[in-house]
Amino acid sequence: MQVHIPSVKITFNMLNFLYYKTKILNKNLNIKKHYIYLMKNNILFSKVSLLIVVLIFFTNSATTSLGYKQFSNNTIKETQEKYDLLIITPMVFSEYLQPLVNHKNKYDVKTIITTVEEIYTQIYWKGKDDAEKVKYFIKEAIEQWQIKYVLLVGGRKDQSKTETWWVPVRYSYLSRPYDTWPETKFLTDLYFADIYDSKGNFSSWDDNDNGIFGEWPINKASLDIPDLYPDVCVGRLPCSNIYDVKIVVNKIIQYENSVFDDSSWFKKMVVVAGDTYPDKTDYIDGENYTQQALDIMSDFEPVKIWSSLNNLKTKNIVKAINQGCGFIFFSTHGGPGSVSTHPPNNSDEWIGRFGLRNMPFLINNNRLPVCTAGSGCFVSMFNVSLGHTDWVYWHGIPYTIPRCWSWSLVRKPYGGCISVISSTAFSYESPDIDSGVGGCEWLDIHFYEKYAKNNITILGECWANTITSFLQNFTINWSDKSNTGDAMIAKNCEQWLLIGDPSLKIGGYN
Ligand SMILES: [Ca+2]
Ligand SMILES: [Ca+2]
Ligand SMILES: [Ca+2]
Repeated sequence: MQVHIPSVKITFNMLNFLYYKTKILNKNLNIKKHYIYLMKNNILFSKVSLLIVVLIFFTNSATTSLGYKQFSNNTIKETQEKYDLLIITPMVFSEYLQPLVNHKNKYDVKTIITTVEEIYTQIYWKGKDDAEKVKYFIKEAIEQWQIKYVLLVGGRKDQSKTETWWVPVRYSYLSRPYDTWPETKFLTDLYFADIYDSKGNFSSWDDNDNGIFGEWPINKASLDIPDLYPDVCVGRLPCSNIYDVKIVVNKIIQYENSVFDDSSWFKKMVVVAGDTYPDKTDYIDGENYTQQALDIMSDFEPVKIWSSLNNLKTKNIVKAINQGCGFIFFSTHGGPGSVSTHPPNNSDEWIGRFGLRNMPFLINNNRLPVCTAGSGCFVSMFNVSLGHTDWVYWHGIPYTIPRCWSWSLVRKPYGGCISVISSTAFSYESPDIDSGVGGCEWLDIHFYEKYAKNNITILGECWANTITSFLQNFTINWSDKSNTGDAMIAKNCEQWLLIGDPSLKIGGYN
C-alpha cells in the first residue's frame, strides 16, 4: 500500500495561516493598548513573527522531501521475535528514527518501529478512534512481543488552532475547576500505559461506552473508572517535523553513549523553588519538597536556587543548567510557556521566571539533566501552538507560543534537558486537596526515591513505578463529587506525563 503526501496543499494552507495570523495580530494591536505596550516592551512580537516563518519552513521541510514510501509490514503475529522498546510514529518520521533503533539494539534494548499508518490500516479495525486503535496495538505488542517500553514520536502536525496529530492523543474528561477556572479535559499519556484493569481485561477508560474517556463530571461521581496502574512504560516526544526528530534522536544517542555516572557535573542535583502558597501554608512549600528530594539523593551535590537564599533569579537557573547537572527539580507555579513562584510570605510578587525566552541561552550541550516539574501547571501542555493559546499568559495577557515549556527544553538543540516529567493541566499539591494528601509533589519527590533508593536507572521505569506507588498510597474514592476531593488525586497521576524516551538509561551506558 502506498500513501501520497500532498505537500503543495500543505504549503498553501500554511501561507493561508500566516495571512490569518498576521491579521489577528494587527487586529489585537489596534484593540488592546496593553497588548501594544507589551509588544513594544518585550521581544514577543518579533519572536512570534520569526517563529511563524521558521516553523512554516520546518513544517514544510518535513513534508516536501517525502513523496512516496512503502509500509514496512510490521504485522504483529508474523514474527516470533521479542522486543523491549516499541516506537510508534508516523511513516514520515520513521526513517529518521532508524539511527535510534540501531543505537538501542547496540545496547541490547531490542527495538522495533511500527507506524500509525500500519496500525490504522493493516492491523486492527477495532477501537473507537485512532487513540484506542493505538492502545489495542500496544496490548498486542505486550502479549506477542513482550515489550516493556513504548515511545510515541509525534505531536501536533502544525501551528494552527485546530488540532491534528502525528500520533493520536487521549483527553481525559475528568472535569474539575481550579478555583473559578474550569478545565473540562486535559491530555493524558497514562491512558496508553494502563492497558489492563485489575482483572486483566482491557482498561478502556470508558466504562459507559460513550466515547468520552476518563469521564468524571462536575458535582458528580465518576462515570468511568480507569485502573490507572501502568502496565508498560510510556513516554512521548511530541515532534512536529523531521527537524524535531533529528534533534531528539541525536540527543538521546549522545547521552546514552556517554558515561556520566562518575562525572562531577552529573552528580549534581539542582533544585528551583520558592513559596508556592504564601497564604495557604505556613511553610515554604517548594523548598520543603525539594529538600525532601535532596535528602533522598544523598549521593548528589545539592545546588539550591531558593527564594529564602535570595538567589532565585532567572540568570542563576540558566547558569546552573549550563554548568551541568544530572537532575533538576522545579517546585514552582507554571504555565505552558514558563515557570515562576513567590518569595516567602509574599503572594503579590513573582520571582524566578524561567521560560521559552530564556532557553536559547542554554548551551549545556551533552550535559543534559533529567527534569521533574510536576507542580508547574500546564508546563507539559503539548497541545499548544501559535494558534492555540489556552492558559498561555504573561501578566494576565494571552500570547502565543509554538510549543510548551517541557517539550521546548527536551527539543532544545545544544542543551536543555534529556527529559521532563510534568503536568499537562492544572496540577494540585497536597494543600489543594481536601484530604491533604495525594499531591503532585509526592510524585516528583518519589521519582527520586525510585532512582536513588530502589536503584532503578531506566527513566520510564522510574516514572511507572512512581505512579504505581502513588496509587498504592492514596486510595481514590470514585464517588467523590466535590471540586477539591479525590478527583484531584486521579487527575494528578493521569496528567503526570513523561516527555522523553522511556527506555533511557539514566547516566548513560558504561
Ligand atoms: Ca465514558
Ligand atoms: Ca493497569
Ligand atoms: Ca507556603
